[in-house]
Order: sequence, then C-alpha cells, then structure tokens
Amino acid sequence: MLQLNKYSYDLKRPLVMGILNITPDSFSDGGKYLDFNEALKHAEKMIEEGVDIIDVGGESTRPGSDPVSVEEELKRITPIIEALKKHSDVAISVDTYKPEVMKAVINMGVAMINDIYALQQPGAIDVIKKSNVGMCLMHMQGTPKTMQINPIYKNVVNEVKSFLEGRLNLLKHEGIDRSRIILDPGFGFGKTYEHNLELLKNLESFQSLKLPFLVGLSRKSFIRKILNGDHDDHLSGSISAAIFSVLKGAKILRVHDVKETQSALKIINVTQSIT
Ligand code: YH5
Repeated sequence: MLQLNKYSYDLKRPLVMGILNITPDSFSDGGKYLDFNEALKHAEKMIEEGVDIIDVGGESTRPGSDPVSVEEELKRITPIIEALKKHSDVAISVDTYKPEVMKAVINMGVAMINDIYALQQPGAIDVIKKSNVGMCLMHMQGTPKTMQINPIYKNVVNEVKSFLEGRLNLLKHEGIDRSRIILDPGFGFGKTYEHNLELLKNLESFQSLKLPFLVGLSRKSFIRKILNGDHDDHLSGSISAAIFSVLKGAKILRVHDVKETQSALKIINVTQSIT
C-alpha cells in the first residue's frame, strides 16, 4: 500500500504521473505552459486522459539549468495548485527540493513532494515529518548545473541502490512510515548514456529495496540517442522505455504523454489477465 496524504494506492496497476512544467526554460515544452491558462488547460487535458498524479514543477532541473528563488518558484506554482484543487480531486505532486516551497505547498494540501535531492537540503526532512505527504526520493550525482560534466561510478547500479538505502535508513530513524516513500534511480541526473542504459537494463534489482519505484524516462536525451537523436519520434522511445521498465517492476511512470502511456499500459493489463 502506498499512502500519499489522503490518497491510497494498491499499485495493482502502475500509476501515470503527468509532467506539468511551469518554467520559462523547459526544453521539452519550450515554456509553452508558463502562461497560467495554458498550464491549466494542459492539466485538464491530462486529467481527461486518465492521469493519476500531476507533477507540478516551477524550477527546471534539466542539465545546466540555474536555480530560481523560493519566491519565484512559489509565484509560478501556487496559482496552478490552487486552481487544480478547486476544479478537481487529482493527486498533486510538487517537484521541488526547497524546504520553504515544500512547507507552503503542503499547507495547500498536495499529495506528495518529488525531490531530486532526496530530502538532503537542510530542513527538508523536518518539514516532511510534520505532514502526511508522500515523497519521491531520487538519486542524483552532483547538481543540475554541473551533473552532466563528468559523472563517474565504479558500479552505477550498486551506488544508486546504496544511496537510496542510506536515505531509507535515515528516514526510518526519523520515524517516517515506509508507506509514504517512493524511490527513483534518477535517469539522466549525473549519468552518462552508458550509466543510464546500465540502470535500465538492471532495473529489476531495485525490487530488492521492497518499495515502489518511479522512473522518469520520457523524452530524455539518452532515449533519443538510441533512436539516433530523432526529434520527431521521441514518443515511440519514451513509451517503449516506460513499458520495458514496468515489466522490470516500475510502479510509477513520470511522463509527458499521458494518453499514449495509458494505452500502452492497457496492452500489458489485458495480456496479463489472460495468462
Ligand atoms: C525524474 O527522472 N526528471 S526533470 C531533459 C529532457 C527531457 C526531460 C533532454 N524531474 C525526473 O524530465 N523527478 C525530472 O530532455 C524528475 N524523476 C523524478 N522523480 C528532467 C526531465 C527531462 C530532462
């Protein structure tokens, strides 16, 4: 059982987390949703397409990007969170690593915090501890600004797993219930093409941590690179990688293309029910 604030999931089928970037420098969306009305429209489209969780992000974390202030981040995301809360009952995730932002959106009633720093910023654990929100703990080597310069691992799978195990032990010590926790190997975050492939190939080994894991593969450059960088065909690669990861045990898919991902998941569902 996964418990994200008031939302419970048995995870008998994988969940689809739809990406809602509210940043002017987002690569994939080109800042298209910076405008409030556009963002809301996109969120409503994802809800119609059967999204399980909407992941709202106000600071780009793609390679080379710069941080924004707490004030700027909140200015970008709070209007959309308010509108979503008013118009729907969809579970809201907030993609942030800043404790001040976490605190503000927890007070607005969001379901979970998606933290690329896995609650390593001072004060983050205390904010989460005083709430019932869920959390996604992601692995990253370095920081978004510099992580892709020269990532080095002896054994990427073991090192990512050890890091996540370390965070889990700490959170257990802090008294945070395991049912609130999602893990994530952090595809593309301080990893070369080869590191990403090594992680994808061995994804099933994360099942030994006995917690649901999320994968973010949608439109990432290493998927595109497998397809020789074809910009018009990111969808085939993203969907195939998502399905491959589900067959290796992934329970939450962070995606841009909700409708297509849900369709692909239905193919797994029917075939599994007839075996
Ligand atoms: C993730 O994996 N990723 S933001 C570069 C792209 C396309 C997409 C080059 N937040 C994750 O989506 N949170 C991001 O094209 C995330 N897991 C979790 N938990 C990066 C992103 C992207 C970057």
